Amino acid sequence: MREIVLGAAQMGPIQRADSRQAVVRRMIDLLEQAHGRGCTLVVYPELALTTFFPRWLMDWAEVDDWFEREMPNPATAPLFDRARALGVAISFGYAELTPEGRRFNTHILTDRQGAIVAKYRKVHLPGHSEHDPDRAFQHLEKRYFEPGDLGFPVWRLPADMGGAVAGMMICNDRRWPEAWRVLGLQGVELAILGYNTPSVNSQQGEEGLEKRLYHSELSVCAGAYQNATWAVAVAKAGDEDGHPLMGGSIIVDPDGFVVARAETEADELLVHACDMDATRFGKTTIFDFARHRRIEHYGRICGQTAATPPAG
Ligand code: CDT
Repeated sequence: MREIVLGAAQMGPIQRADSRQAVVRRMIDLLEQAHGRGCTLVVYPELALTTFFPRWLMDWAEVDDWFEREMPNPATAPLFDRARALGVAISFGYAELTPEGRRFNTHILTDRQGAIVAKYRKVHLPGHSEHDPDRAFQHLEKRYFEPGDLGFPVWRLPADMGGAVAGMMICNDRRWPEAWRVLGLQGVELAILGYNTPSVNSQQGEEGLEKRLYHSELSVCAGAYQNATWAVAVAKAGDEDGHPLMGGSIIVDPDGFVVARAETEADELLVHACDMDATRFGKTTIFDFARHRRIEHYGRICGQTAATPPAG
């Protein structure tokens, strides 16, 4: 058995006025709960340190206040220190400003000694780049971030994390089977994902929360099953300054079944002991890619973006 005791640390809302230090205190509380329940890895949401700021059109002078220039930094160091002391690996998202002035929506993973061992930058940025008067609220990720430039790598984790093959996605990436399959083709055994998903569709207000939760869960369960991998999808949830974000954090097994699900829209910890060897059956039978994939028919996947229906 190659086990990771996985903690999915859903976070309740972060208000615009909340400091990084206050948020990090909440993250440490969740970490300590997780350690008490035997977790060896704790996953937090996308943009875990701040409110979901892309909902606002801001002056560029103000924008960089939401970004981290280094990681760890003075605000997050207490989280890294506590994780190291407890021997718990952590993974969380933040807005990254590089020394060259580039901005990415980023997620990192540490080992159990608190060293960053993996970094992913969000590829599928949703929303728009200019103010859109037709939306009930804005979603300006395409304005504030560049598409990730690191692809979808995987990492072999240390023996004290089961030697698992881990990969990361961020929020909207979960809706794209291409992202899952690129991880699957590298033998992913644990797909880590954080999200901030508005409870309301800004372009279709009548859509309803139930459908939005269903689409999220459907995407994660399908991705896990079709690539025979464990998956963890962790929300930032609740009302951020009048803007509701949905919860619905889940841990999913390699058969695509939900094994733990959040009940609230608050700080809430889910725990499940995940045996990485449970990925073997799917990977060696129905999703044995070497035997069953037919790449001679998949050219369009990498050859075009827009759908091209026949003339009618
Ligand atoms: N953060 C993020 O990627 N949210 C998107 C909302 C899409 S609506 C513009 C999501 O896929 O959940």
